[in-house]
Amino acid sequence: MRFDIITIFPEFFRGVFDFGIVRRARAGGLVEVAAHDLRGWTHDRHKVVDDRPFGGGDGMVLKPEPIFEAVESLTGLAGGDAERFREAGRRVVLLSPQGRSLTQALAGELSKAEQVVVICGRYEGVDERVAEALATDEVSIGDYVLSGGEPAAVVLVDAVTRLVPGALGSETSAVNESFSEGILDFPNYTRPVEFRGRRVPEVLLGGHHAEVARWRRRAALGKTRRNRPDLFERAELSDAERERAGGGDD
Ligand code: 6GU
Repeated sequence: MRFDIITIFPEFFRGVFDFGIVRRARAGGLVEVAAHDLRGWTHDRHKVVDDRPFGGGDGMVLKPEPIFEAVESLTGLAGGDAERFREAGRRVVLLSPQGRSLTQALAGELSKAEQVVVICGRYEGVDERVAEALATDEVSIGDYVLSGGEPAAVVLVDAVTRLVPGALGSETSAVNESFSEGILDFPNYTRPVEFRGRRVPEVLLGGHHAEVARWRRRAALGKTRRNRPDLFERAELSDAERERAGGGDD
């Protein structure tokens, strides 16, 4: 799988993909990541990538021409019908606060693509024809405003790369993680058994596997209910589980 990131700040990405699982996946040839300067697809002396919004208003809007040319040169395919990219095993992701949410499910879908082209939005916006006719997906990473799509591109590359088969290594699996089941992960503890007056829950020290599993499930549900009531509401739980996790803090 190959990620091609289109940005006006290619230097932003220097070094960020040189750590951990992404570094190992790149070293192992599972993924390639390249950042490209949008200005390389302009044709004027000043390499202008933005212009004033029709209808008036503050700020500048990224022009469509360099973005269309960038995607066409990086994919070798004509833009204008995003469905063609999907049929060719490519995804073209426009990162913007107006996108649909990046979820574990979407990350899983993207991990199956041959190529993911990532367009980093900037300034006050991107000419809407990019969303209408070029991008296969318009994606946001959460309900807050970033100054640009670059930090979101780092998030997306990380979340997708770890789902590429082989990226996590044999000992780790993505199936037992937070969100794969729609609830949060259970709490973990390591040595020492007592730290600043706080002890590790006794059940975890005993080696009774069934009891440990029961405790973990219950603790995960309790934490989900407290920190993410939205997820708890939607989770498929038995009445007994919902009951046990409900009520006071455990
Ligand atoms: Cl993808 N871009 C920007 N500019 N802000 C965001 C975002 C993306 N996702 C959440 N906020």
